[in-house]
Amino acid sequence: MFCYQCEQTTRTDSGNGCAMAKGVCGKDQVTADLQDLLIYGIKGIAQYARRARGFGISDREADGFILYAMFTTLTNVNFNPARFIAMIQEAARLRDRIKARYEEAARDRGTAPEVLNGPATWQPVDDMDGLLAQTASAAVTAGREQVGDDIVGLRAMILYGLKGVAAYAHHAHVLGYESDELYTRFEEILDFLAGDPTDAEALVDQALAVGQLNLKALELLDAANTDSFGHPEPASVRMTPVKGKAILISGHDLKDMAALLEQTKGMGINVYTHGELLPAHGYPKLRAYPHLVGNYGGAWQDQTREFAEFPGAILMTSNCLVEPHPRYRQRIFTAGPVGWPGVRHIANGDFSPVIQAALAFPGFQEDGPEQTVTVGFARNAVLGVADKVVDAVKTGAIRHFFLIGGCDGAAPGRNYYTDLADRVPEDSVVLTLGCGKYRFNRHEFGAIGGIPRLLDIGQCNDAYSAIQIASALAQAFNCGVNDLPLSLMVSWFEQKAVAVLLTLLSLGIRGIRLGPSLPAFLTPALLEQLSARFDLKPITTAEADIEAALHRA
Ligand code: SF4
Ligand code: SF3
Repeated sequence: MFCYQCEQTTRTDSGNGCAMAKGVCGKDQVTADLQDLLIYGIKGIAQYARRARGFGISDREADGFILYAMFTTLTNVNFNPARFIAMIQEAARLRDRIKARYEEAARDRGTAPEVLNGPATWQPVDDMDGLLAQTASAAVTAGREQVGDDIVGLRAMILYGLKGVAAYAHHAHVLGYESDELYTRFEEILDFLAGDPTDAEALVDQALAVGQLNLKALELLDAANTDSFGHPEPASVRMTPVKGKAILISGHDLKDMAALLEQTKGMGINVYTHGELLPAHGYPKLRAYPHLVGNYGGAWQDQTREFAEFPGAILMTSNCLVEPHPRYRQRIFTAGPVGWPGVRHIANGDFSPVIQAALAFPGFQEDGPEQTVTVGFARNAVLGVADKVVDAVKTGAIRHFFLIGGCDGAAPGRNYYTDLADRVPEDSVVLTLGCGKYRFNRHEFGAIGGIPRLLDIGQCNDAYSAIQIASALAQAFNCGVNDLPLSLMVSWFEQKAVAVLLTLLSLGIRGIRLGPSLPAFLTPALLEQLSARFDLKPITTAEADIEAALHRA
């Protein structure tokens, strides 16, 4: 096992990466190796899919499978080896199908099909021991002795960025939104990786291409969400319990959320959001369900304690899942890409087992005290008051915008983001997205001329909204995004944040502060390169970074 895809990876003097029997996230060696093999198998699909497209052949089942399967390998998504074994076999089946169609089309046109190597020829064996014996060439560090850490790090950055793109595109896909252009580019980049590239410049170009691709995925997802559920509107969300039976739904998936609300209609069960589903309350079509009563709990890393105290059923629709404690293992369920061995999985969208579990547990015995937060400041809501915002900047009422966006995690250095939000001067606005905000979103921020000082744009999935808001402001001020009084403080944890970071870089955005620690796959040489080109900087202290942001040249 070797994995360094997330921020909490093991860091030692002799090298960074989770390499022992278990990663910090709880992923064991077998699962980690199977995930590497699955990625290897997916590259094999892409090698043929890309060539088949040259003959006008595409395979939507394979395209969708690639997104879903890559999503399962994100941090804190799926820990179930049995699911990975099944997906590895499925990857080989899909690859062989596309291969046959490609070779037939080539022969029909009188050309010799290309003879491919690497993942294209890999034959996964049936048994676990045999499979695990095949992991060497699939490891993320394969070839390190020959090509060195910089090249391996660049390949990893591309792969991890693609995993993030896959997650966003999968959420769009389940709502019926797909794009051939996206699939084509996605598979081209995977095919590029399958060739074990060694040219550093080409690798950097492809990493930025992943950023551009991610922008497409985010745009597609924005359309899927807003077409399906309406544009988010500012909404006050109850943060405390309501008496009665209860289901907690966590993750990012709005389709599962809508289905659960529909299936629990009129049953006397209250539904609560958790984690990245908090922004769901802003969507008019989800908010319309009266039994969507509020949000429960805070940051994902607090779930062991908070889930144990939740007196109902729990449904995980995507990251972040941590090992379910026996106190709630009987009443937690997974859906979509998520999995944990022994935890019941809902594969068909029928949440009856979740509902039965909720009815079997006591629910909340009394109402909690009133406490609310406001969500729903996605692009439509913010741009609806753009004139007011622009005026406030022109008159000096708003001095600066701090976008504190990205993930949360258990690292102690993450207090920086709370500190930052609390220390932002009174005449400046904090924009949030992603789950990092749970550390401070219950604090009191007040308003500037009727504009709340804390504007929550939504999930990390809503990064498109943030980009649209920044572009619209730049347009209003007739300048570039880099010239706006806006500082981006990105807290990264998992691979979706890698994808978003690559998107921001590909848009030419400079001066991003990244923390709490820098990615382990970025070597000192790569960091130097990114700093020189994009002025990418590590965080320092909240005080110093605010000062630097306010007084930048
Ligand atoms: Fe380690 Fe993160 Fe990989 Fe888990 S996902 S094994 S914590 S690097
Ligand atoms: Fe969070 Fe896990 Fe990334 Fe969607 S839920 S931002 S870490």
